[in-house]
Amino acid sequence: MIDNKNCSLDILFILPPIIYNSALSISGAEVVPNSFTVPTGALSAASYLEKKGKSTAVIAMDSFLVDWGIRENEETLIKWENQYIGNLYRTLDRIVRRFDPSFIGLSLQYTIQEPITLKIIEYLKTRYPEKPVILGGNHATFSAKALLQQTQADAVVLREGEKALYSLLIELEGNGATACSVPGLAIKNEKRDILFTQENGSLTPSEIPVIDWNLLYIPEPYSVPDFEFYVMASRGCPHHCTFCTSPSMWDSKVRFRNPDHIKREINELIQKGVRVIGIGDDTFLPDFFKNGSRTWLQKFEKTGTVFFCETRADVINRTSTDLLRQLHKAGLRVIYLGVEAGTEELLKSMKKNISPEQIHEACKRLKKLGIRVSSFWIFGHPATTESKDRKALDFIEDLLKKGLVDEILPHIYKPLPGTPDAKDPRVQLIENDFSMWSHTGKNILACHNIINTENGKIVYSAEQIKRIFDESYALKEKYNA
Ligand code: B12
Ligand code: SF4
Repeated sequence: MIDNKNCSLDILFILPPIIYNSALSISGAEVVPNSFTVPTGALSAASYLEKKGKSTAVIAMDSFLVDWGIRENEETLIKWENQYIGNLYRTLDRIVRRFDPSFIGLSLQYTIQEPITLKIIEYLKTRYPEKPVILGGNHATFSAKALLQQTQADAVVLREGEKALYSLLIELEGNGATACSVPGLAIKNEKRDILFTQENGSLTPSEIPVIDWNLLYIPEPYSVPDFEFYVMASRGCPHHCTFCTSPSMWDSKVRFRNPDHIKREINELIQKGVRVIGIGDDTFLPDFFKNGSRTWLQKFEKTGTVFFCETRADVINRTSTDLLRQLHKAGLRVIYLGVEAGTEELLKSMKKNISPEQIHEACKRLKKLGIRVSSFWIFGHPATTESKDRKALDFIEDLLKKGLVDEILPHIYKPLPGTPDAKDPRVQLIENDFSMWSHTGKNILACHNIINTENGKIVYSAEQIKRIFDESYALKEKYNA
């Protein structure tokens, strides 16, 4: 979208590679992505800064690395990786010279991105030592101290990024002497000690910026349809699931965005030819419509644009049939339900606090209205056992047989930084390399055993977790779901 912006930018945002990890963990696969992740969070921070007079651009590194190569087998892995990393560095160099930014912002959202991000920081700091590197995003927030200790990155913006980043840039553009007093940061002082500054106040709903999609730089040979766009109707989720980072990231508080802002973002995407849009909320809450206008829904309906969202079974069950019908009519085609487990006891241990009955009920209602149901599942959660995970397999098969779910998306549990579960002593990690921490996909690894904390004995091994996960994939294939 940005075309000839080869000027000197104030800040260039980079989303480090994500697809690289699939290539590392999927042996024998040709690495050809279906679509690229749009760095929505970085775009939001960039849009906020632009409004304040800063010049920015946002790039998703994956979309620059056209020459993926084929990662054929174990023997060719090292050769493939060396070629890939060489290509990555050359590309970074080209990008930084072209945009010549005063600051570089890295969006470290996913834990799996950490190893490659460390390489990127090292490269940038060797080639361009004068350019401050600022990190932000979900994983960076909860791993800030270790990241600053291990790398030459200058600061980590914690949680919501817009305000803190703007204040930091202003300080660093001055003499930087008071950067340590900017709220919402982890930063090194002159003695290279790591300080956490005071907490940052969050943006009010109307301060949350309208995303300017034009700030996303799309390199040739790609174009808008090669990217998957998400619009956020809210920030935060009111629930407290122990495996999820949302409660600590957004404090379990929900801010509904201004409906006019949502409408503008959707409108601009439609004008660019986008016909499928994700509503990216942690949990899409129809409570939104209690006070907010529905005009953004009409945008979908009028243009035949369809959308999908993620939510919970209990939320569906307390939504009126009338509203669900209206959402469907407007273009809601798929709902992704976080089902996670097959027993009420396990769902309670995860603080998901829904029951298999509620899940049944939600699926039934959605299917009756013609809305496709996709479902997320977690195998190997610290509170599970082999027999509880088997019950999830039975539950999956029951739902599939009854035609109540269209798609199943099984995940192997990973202890994400910032979650209560990450401190669970029952998890014994056997793979510390975050590159291998993909959550989903046919050939992914189970990276932990579950142990009995009293005697240290393994009660559910990584091998067993993987076997059950593979069985869930077999069900996926059997039912073409
Ligand atoms: C929509 C979504 C997706 C979408 C698309 C993601 C996208 N476009 O970025 C899809 C469905 C593809 C997806 C997939 C996955 N996702 Co996801 N996803 C989300 C979700 C719900 C919203 C992302 C978003 O747009 N947030 C809104 C913006 C405003 O917030 P933000 O991104 O955090 O950005 C703010 C700050 O972080 C900060 N910031 C961000 N970047 C930068 C950069 C700088 C320099 C600075 C200073 C600040 C800054 O400022 C921003 C504005 O305030 C988040 C949860 C969440 N609420 O964030 C999970 C989340 C990011 N996903 C998560 C995961 C684990 C995954 C998967 C790995 C799961 C899987 N299925 O295997 C996959 C893999 C990702 C991939 N692309 O391959 C985790 C990541 C946790 C972690 N430590 O790894 C999250 C946090 C949810 C969770 N369970 O906790 N996801
Ligand atoms: S898993 Fe879903 S419902 Fe639970 S806290 Fe996270 S976003 Fe909310």
